[in-house]
Amino acid sequence: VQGWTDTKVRTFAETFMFGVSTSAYQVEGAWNVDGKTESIWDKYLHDNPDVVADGRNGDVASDSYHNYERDVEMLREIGVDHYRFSISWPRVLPSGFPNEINEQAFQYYDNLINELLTYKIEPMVTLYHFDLPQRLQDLGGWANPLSIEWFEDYAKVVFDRYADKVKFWITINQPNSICVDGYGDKVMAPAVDAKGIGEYICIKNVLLAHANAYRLYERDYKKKYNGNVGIAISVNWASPINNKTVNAQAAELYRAFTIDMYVHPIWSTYGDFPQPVKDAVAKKSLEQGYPRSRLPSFTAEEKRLLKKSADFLGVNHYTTFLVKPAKKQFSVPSFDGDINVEISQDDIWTSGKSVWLKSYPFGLYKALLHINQNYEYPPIFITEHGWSTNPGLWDQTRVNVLREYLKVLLFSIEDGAQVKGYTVWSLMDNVEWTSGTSERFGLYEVDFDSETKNRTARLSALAYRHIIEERIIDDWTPPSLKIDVSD
Ligand code: PNW
Repeated sequence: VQGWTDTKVRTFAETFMFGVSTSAYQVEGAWNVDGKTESIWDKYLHDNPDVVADGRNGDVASDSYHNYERDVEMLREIGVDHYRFSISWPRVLPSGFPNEINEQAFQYYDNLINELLTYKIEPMVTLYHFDLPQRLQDLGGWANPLSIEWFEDYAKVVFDRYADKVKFWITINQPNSICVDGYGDKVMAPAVDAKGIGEYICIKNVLLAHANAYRLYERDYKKKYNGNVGIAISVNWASPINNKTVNAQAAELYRAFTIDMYVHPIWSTYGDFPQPVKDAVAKKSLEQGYPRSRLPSFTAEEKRLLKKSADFLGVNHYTTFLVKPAKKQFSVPSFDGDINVEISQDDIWTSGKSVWLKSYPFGLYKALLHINQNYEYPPIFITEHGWSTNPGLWDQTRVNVLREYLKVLLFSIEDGAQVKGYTVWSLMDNVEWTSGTSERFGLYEVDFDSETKNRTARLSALAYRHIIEERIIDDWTPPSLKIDVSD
C-alpha cells in the first residue's frame, strides 16, 4: 500500500480468528433429498436454466450434503479457527414453518457441527444466505411484513437446537443482494424486478427480521449461552473518480445507499435509514407523482428495536468502485435512478474472473475507516473476502490478493479498527449463483465432473495455512502442492 513502506513486522494476535466460508445453496446440493423442498434459487434456476453461465445449478453443487467429513478434513488441513456456513431453511423446515421439523435434515447439520467441535473448529452459522423456502415466496417472501415473524420462528428452531454448540451467529447475509438484486432487479432470485419499490420494502422487512431474531437471542439464550449475533453486510468501498467536489458528493451518496442504508439503522446513535437516502428517495418519489416516498419509514418502536441489534458487524468486502454523477436521466423509478451515479473501476487494478471484481487493497482500509468514523468503532468480523479465477491449482493471483488485503487489514487494526476475525470466501469452488461454476472462488478446487466432487488444495490453501500458523504475511512458497493433516 502506498505510503506504508516502513519495515515494521506486524502480526495478527493469537486470539484473532482466521476462517473460511460457504453457503448452503452454493455447496450442499441434495436439493430434493430427505424431504427438502424447493428454495427460491432451486425454483429460479430450474425455471430459467439459461440464466446460468455454464448451466450448472445448485442441484448437486459440491455435494457437501454427502461430503461433510471431507469438508472438515480440509478445514483441518488449512488449520482454520472457524468455519462459516449457512443452514438451508427449506431443508430443515420444508413447509417454511416450524409445524414440521425435518429431523433427517438436522442430522446433517448435527454431524457437521459435531465434527467441527471434535477438531476445535468454531462453527459460525448464517441463518439465511439467499435461499428462502419457495412456499414463503409464494406468500410474498420478504415483501410480506409477516416474513419478520416467519424468520423469527425459524431462528428459534435453530437456536433451540444449537445454542449450546454455536457461539457465532449471523442472521442474514447481504441484505443488498437479497433486496436490490432480488426484488428491485432480476439478477438474483426471486427476480421480482419491482424497480424502485420492491428493494425498499424488502430492505425494511429484512432489517426488522434481523432485529427480531437478535432480540429473541438476547432475551432467551444470551444469558445461558453467551453467544454473539451479528449480520453480514456488503461493505465494498466507493471512491470519487477524481477529486472534483461533484464526484466526492456522488461517492458519498453512493456509500449512503450501499453501505449506510444497512449499517446506520443498527449502529448509529440516531438510528433509522441515513438522512441522505431518505431525502433522495422522497424527492424523486414526489417528482414522479407518488403521494409518499417509495422508501417506507420505520416507526419509533421499530427504530428502537433495530438500534444496537448486533454484537458485531459482519463485513463482506471484495472490491472498490469509482463514482461520478450519472449523465443519463432515469425515466422510470429505480434504485439506480435514486442514487443517480455512474460507477466504474480502474483498468490498472488486477482483475478477478468476476466482471465486478478488481483488487484495490487500500479500499479495505478506507471502508473500515468509514465504519469507525461514522459508527464509533464497532466490533467487526470480516465475514467474507475472496477472489475468483479459472479452474487450476496454481492460483498465485489469489495468493497475492489475499496477502495484500491482509497486510492492509493489519494497518487498519493498528489504526484502531476492532476487527476480531477474517474469513475467506470460499473454502471450495461452488455454484456462484447465475455464474454457475464459471467463476471459481475456492481455496480448494472442486472437480464437478467427478462423481464424488473431489476436492484438491490450491496453492492458496497452503499459503493461507502458512499465514494462520505464522500470524504474519510474508512471501513464503510451498515446496510442493501436497498437503497433509498429519504434519
Ligand atoms: C457475495 N460485488 O456476493 C455472496 O455473499 C456470496 O454468496 C458470493 O458467492 C460471493 O460474495 C462472491 O460473489 C457478492 O459486486 C456479490 O461487489 C457481488 C459483490 C460482492 C459480493
